Amino acid sequence: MDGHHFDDDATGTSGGVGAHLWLPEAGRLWDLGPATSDTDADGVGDSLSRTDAEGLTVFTDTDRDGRVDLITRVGADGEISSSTYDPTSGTWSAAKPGRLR
Ligand SMILES: [Ca+2]
Ligand SMILES: [Ca+2]
Repeated sequence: MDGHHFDDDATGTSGGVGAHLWLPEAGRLWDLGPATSDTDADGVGDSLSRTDAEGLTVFTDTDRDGRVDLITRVGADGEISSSTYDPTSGTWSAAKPGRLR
């Protein structure tokens, strides 16, 4: 045990394939677990979904940095809403539900 470590590539940095998704919120990062679906079919998992009594919530990392930046919520009544993350301000902002373009 001489204390040498080989950890230059072992920890910390983003971009890992198949890594956990992290949810930035209020200055913290929440570990959501590994991505379970690949919404843009590039072979890299980018989303996971959770269901609860109020509906379905999908967490998506759109730019593959490992941090969730899009939350889509589908209510039990079928209403869809979404929030996007602004990394420069560190805040989430809700998109208008039902907006057509
Ligand atoms: Ca993907
Ligand atoms: Ca991201």
